Amino acid sequence: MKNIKTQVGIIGAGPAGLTLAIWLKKNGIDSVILERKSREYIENRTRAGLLEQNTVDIFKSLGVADRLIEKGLEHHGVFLSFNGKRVRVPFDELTGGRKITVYGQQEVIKDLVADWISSGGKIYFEAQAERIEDFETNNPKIKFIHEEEEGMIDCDFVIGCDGFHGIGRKTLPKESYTEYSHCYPFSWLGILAHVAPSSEELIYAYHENGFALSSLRSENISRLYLQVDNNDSLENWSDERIWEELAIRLGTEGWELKTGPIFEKSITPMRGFMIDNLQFGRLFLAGDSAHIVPPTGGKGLNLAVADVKHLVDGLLDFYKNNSMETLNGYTETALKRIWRAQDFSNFMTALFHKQEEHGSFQYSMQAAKFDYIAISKAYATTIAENYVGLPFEVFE
Ligand code: FAS
Ligand code: PHB
Repeated sequence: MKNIKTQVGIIGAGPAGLTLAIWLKKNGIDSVILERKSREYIENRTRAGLLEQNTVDIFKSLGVADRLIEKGLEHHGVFLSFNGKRVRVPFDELTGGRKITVYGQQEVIKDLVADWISSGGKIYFEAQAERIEDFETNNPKIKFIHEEEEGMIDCDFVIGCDGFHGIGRKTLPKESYTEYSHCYPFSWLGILAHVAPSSEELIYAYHENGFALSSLRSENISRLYLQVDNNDSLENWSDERIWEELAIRLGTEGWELKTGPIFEKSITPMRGFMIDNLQFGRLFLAGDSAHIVPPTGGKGLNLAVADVKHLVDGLLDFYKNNSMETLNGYTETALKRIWRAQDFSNFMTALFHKQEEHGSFQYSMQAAKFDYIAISKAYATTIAENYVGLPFEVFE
């Protein structure tokens, strides 16, 4: 039995767990990470691609942004399209210079893992956390299996950064939270292709055939998505059909979609989920373990990092001032941004996805919203400031 003593036991080496461990270490607080997958797996898992201003600022302050600065693509606006009419929402003018950076989540993970390991940080890969015990005491424990051997982490705090399918949320007593869940009647078919992006900036498009998103990973890799039915499957989508449909849905006068070899395809269901309590005793949750947002707002990864910022504030207050006050306010503080992200993600999802037929009341509401964005600086500003991420101070 591996018996490990540390101050903070972290389950999960995603954006939340790794950012937390590095941030704590920069403040002299010891932690250990358990990750059930291999390093190779987590560093190659294709997921998010869009970093808010806050997230980039945090990574820069932690000294883990060298490759992000070198390879990340700063965007100062986004295109919104509705039935072939396209408008641009400029960030500089509407948010005082805040922006987004396009940088794949797997690149973020590579940077964070490299920094953690090179600084002597302890991480156990292919180590499955099985149980969290004594979290109602000041000495919680994590029981885990690593290399077919049982292990235990003996610590002051356990942080469940273990995503939607992890044990963290499942360990919280059911009576300690209310669960909110919303499943959308559609999914996203996502592709990665060896072709230069057809647009300098992202394009979110509503079309009668369904939603489409044009994103990118670099100047020669495009990332694109199509709305498909929940019961659809990749077998129904040849490369030719994907490109044909993307060209129809994203099309606008004087613009042409470039195509190329598709090297990755996946279908992801759209859902919003969250619970309204992120703490029980010395057990805390951060990131997808506590909430899932539809990716239409590009919020998932960024919300995970924002949770970590609030958790670090609390853990520093504990270890520097011997006070649980900030930690005991963590749920209330984090929920303000989580609900904001749920609302914005739902707004973008409802606006750009085909749900009812043209001529329906629902469709007319979508069209009216889009027309209003095109003529109202105030309305466009609400989209811009949510998209680049609201500064932490606005919630204080
Ligand atoms: P993560 O899920 O990233 O990390 C949790 C980690 O915990 C995993 O590595 C897991 O292996 C580990 N773990 C789980 N249980 C464990 C156990 N018992 N023991 C040890 N380790 C355990 N967000 C966007 O903003 N834009 C997108 O386009 C987007 N696309 C997505 C596509 C997919 C298919 C998925 C699943 C998510 C997508 N997301 C997107 C959301 C995603 O980026 C998450 O918000 C982000 O990864 C959240 O980070 P974490 O909270 O760290 O959780
Ligand atoms: C991506 O590039 O993967 C991406 C960008 C913006 C989103 C969702 C996904 O809203």
